[in-house]
Amino acid sequence: MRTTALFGLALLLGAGFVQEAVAGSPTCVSPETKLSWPADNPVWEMCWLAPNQSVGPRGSGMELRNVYRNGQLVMRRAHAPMLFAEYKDGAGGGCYRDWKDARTPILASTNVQNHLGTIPEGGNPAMTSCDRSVHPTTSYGTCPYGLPTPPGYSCTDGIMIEDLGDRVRLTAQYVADWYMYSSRFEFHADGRMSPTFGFGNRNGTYNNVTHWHHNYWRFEFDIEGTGDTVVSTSGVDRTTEFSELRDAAGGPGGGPRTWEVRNATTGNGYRLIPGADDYKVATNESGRNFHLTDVIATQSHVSEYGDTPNYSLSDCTMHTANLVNGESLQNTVPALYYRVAVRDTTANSWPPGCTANGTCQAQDSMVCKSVGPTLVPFGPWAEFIFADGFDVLVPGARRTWF
Ligand SMILES: [Cu+2]
Repeated sequence: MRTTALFGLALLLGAGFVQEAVAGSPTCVSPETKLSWPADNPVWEMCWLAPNQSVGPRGSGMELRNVYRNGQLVMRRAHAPMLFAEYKDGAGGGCYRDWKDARTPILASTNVQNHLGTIPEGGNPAMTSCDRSVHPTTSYGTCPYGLPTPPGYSCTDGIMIEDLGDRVRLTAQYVADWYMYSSRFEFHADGRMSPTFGFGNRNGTYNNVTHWHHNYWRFEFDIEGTGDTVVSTSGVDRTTEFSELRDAAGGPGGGPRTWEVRNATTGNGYRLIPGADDYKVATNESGRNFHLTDVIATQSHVSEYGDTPNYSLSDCTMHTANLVNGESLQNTVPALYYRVAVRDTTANSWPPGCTANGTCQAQDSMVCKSVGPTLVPFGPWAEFIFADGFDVLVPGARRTWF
């Protein structure tokens, strides 16, 4: 890619003529809503849908479609169609496949409720249950989580869209009975994308049983919109659908991996880099064999938004084989699934066989944990950006060709 970038740069400089990049922009159809950030000369544009408008069996949480950066398509879709909770030794509630289509209010400035806005001077960012939950045994309930509501703020449903200067942040919150899940996506001016998932509480049910939550994002990549995206693992190209672990050793302590998607012709792409906290909980830490993989790359299909077209609360296993079945990944529109999980540990229960006031971990079952990867651009579109003529190169600036 580097060779291609330099070659392209040399060509452009050598030729010394004006080349206008073809800038695209998403067309959003109701109930999709268009976001352009910044409002003038946008770096990022996309269509967003709230959890109750998302696709898939019992929804897919916050859903973003036709995500463009600097006029170039990056993703056709980003959402979170598979969500699970499981309990130690099958105790308590046993296990569940949670729903993702029941939005629940967020405490936020009215300036950012379901449209792009800025937080008032001295104001507070949009707050979810996860932002509030820092006590190991206390639950704060639904919005406003036991807090006073400041003037200009309210508890409201939908997507909060905050202009944070160097990035724009979208926040959704949805409820599945005892739990309130936060889905966030930050789009940075420098091209990075940071999705985070927060596993919060609505009440304290089964707070006294150690349990795990699992969220799977699904990123449908069509880099530059040409339908010939290539997938690689740590730089090695893949030819057929696969599933694998975040590290070679199958658990914390192994060598970190990355996953890349790129346009087969131009070399422009994105690299998924796991967050440090993504490594904290082993893939199958519960030992119940419901979740055995971290990353799945598949050929995307219309209306295939997960491992099963049906929804059942008691379908506790993620069925990898339904997605990974030998199809080609060569120059397609791939869907990359990425799993993150957290453990909510109750008193004197973890690790197995631990002793109270000795080797057991402290209870943290109601402390909300928030995890997620970073997606970083690479290739020519990340290396040299002409911001103000040939002699000023500003990495990460808006792509403007002269
Ligand atoms: Cu929990």
